[in-house]
Amino acid sequence: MTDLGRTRNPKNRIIALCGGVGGAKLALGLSRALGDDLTMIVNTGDDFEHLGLQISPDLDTVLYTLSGLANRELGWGRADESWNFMEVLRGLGSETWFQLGDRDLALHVERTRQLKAGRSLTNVMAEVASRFGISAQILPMSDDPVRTTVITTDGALPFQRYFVERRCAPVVERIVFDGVSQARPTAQVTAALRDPYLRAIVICPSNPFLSIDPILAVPGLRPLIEMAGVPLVAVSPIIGGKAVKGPTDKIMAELGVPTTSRAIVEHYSGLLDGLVVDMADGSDVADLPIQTHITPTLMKTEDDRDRLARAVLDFADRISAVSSPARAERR
Ligand code: FO1
Repeated sequence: MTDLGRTRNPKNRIIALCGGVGGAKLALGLSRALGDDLTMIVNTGDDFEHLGLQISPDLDTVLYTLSGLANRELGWGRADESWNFMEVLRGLGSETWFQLGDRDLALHVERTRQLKAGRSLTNVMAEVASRFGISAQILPMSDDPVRTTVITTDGALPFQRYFVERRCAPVVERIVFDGVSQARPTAQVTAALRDPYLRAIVICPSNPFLSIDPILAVPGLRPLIEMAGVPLVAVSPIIGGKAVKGPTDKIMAELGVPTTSRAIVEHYSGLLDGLVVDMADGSDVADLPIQTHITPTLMKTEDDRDRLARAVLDFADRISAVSSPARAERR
């Protein structure tokens, strides 16, 4: 089968589960390797309404990263940003703990307008992604609202209050996903996971507790993953016993989970066929019950992202070639 002159491997569709910054870096590598054969299922537990606007931070991080518009210094928002809106807001004595750049603001205003007009988040993001020239599919995990709440020693905090306003300082006791029991996977997510041309499912090196757990908690979504019958490979977000960026290791320590790649496997219990682990953690995974691939996982440059994406895809194909007890048990 050919598409725009490109010869296609018939079983070439990849699904990647992803949260914010760390996950989006691998998503860029995957999108450059796969083009429209990539479907991203993205966490929306970080979403919230702020100043009357619908904010979807992880979807936007993936959108900006895949379109080359991401602000690399901040790790969120757009490059070449200006901050006039925030400056005026400050002068008005309004809330300024959550920064919205002028260019980024346009997306929030337009998304909010379209959602209020009755369009689904899936449809709004599909149109924005196509206008940004992205060929991969970027799918919210659900169109129903799911809101991550962090239960801390200072009380229950909505995710962005915990993450941005309190800079992850409060000690985490538990994490809950409000609304998740009523949420459903979308028709697009369901179709992607049932696609007969699916080659593998990848869990990006996002925070397992804050970014991937909300996706897996959507009722019906985990069974769809389990029944897909393709290799499920995660990239460990741990390098040398630490998270590269963000609060993953702090949260793991507070939840009493060791910051090891082994603990990541145990966290995704029974789901994974393979784990990609950094060289610094090779000894940590010696006798794991799943296959491991040890390679540098730090993604500083575009080349790092491309190389890791290729390594993940090759690893998944090697797993596919042999029967996996985890995969057989899942089906
Ligand atoms: N993160 C911050 O640390 N400070 C901010 O002011 C901030 C604003 C912001 C605006 C839009 C957006 O899409 C993301 C934004 N983020 C900000 C990042 C975001 O809140 C988190 O990185 C994610 O939710 C965690 O994945």
